[in-house]
Amino acid sequence: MSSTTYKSAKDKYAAYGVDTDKVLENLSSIPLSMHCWQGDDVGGFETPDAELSGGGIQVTGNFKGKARNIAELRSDIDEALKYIPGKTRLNLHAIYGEFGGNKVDRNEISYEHFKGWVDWCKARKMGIDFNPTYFSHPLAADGFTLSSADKKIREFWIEHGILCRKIAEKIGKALGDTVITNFWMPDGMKDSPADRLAPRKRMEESLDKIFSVKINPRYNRDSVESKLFGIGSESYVVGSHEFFMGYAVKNGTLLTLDSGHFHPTEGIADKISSMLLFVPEILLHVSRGVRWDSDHVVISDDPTADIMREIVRAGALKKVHIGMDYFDGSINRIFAWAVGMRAARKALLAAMLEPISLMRQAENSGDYGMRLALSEEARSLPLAEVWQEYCKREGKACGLKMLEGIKKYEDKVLSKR
Ligand code: RNT
Ligand code: ZN
Repeated sequence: MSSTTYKSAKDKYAAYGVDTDKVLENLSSIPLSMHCWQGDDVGGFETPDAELSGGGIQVTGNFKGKARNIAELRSDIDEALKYIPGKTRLNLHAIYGEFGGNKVDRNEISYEHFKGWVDWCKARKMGIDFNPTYFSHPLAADGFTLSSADKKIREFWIEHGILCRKIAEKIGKALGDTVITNFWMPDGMKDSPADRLAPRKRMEESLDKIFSVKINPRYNRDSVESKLFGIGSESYVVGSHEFFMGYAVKNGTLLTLDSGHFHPTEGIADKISSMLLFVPEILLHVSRGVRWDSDHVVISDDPTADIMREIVRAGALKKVHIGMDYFDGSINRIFAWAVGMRAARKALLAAMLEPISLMRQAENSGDYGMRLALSEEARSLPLAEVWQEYCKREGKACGLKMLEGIKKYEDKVLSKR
């Protein structure tokens, strides 16, 4: 039974030509990919006490209860999922394999290490996305991986990239689904290089080798992610935006746009419609940069709303893969997952509830005042009521119930670790 508040909200949207029931139906089928690495501060399970190191990214904070092994991470994800409505995928990094306490180097990983995840996700009807891990490793410690001047180092990482694509293909096959594998390499320099070109040439060559291995695109597609700067690579990042935009366009890979990887006032929303003319699909890393590339938890802010609006307005829901990428170790990590995933989906809902037909009509007739007025009115339509109805239909707790639930888990589980 729909609540009377929902019914009244539905009427208000209907006056603007928007059918909320239809929107809610469509909303559920749009997948959001949840990053496993929020659960343990990008540590992974290569060793019992693995920690993020190098790679120009950093997690700060030491909130109690970080997942220390796969069982804990899975339990935490299950808890988070109780509050996350809609279709959710799980985004895994290569360092999250089940290595069973054995030393398995990055050029030795295989599908077997991820089969457990496949079974786990299958049971939850979740798809999987994948990432080679080009950081937290001795051969990445000098700041260069695929673009290293040392051939042996390049070859090691090329091997890793190829293995990851093969693993992803098998995961895709096992799930009857397409895995999106994202390539992000931290390569760069703290201070101004004397030669910006040579590492970029080497990066291109290495990627060409990785992508020359034939993989069935039905089961795996590759994406490449750029970055403006990182910690320790402030002056030069080999894989800049121009580098990867060029690479993706030339080679037909997907392009990853991470909302924290551009100049502080530069959003990624306006890039979507342009890039989709030149690359087949886009992968988004929805994040929240604060001053520097800080990967804060996604919230219902304007940049997130802009991104979702642009996807919907461009009719690109099938061509844009939406993933999360943030990591905050200073707060309850279940909150981090739930808040960020919910904020992203709520922004998607808001975008789908826009009176877009009326706005387009106004635009097409040159009535830009009407377009402006409509978009402004839309901002105060009762989104919260529709969101609550959505959570209810999905059987997910909302509001205070969610907060209490997660706190209970903190007391019962996280604080005991
Ligand atoms: C780093 C990139 C990259 C990573 C993850 C862990 O700046 O955003 O996507 O955050 O692969
Ligand atoms: Zn990212």
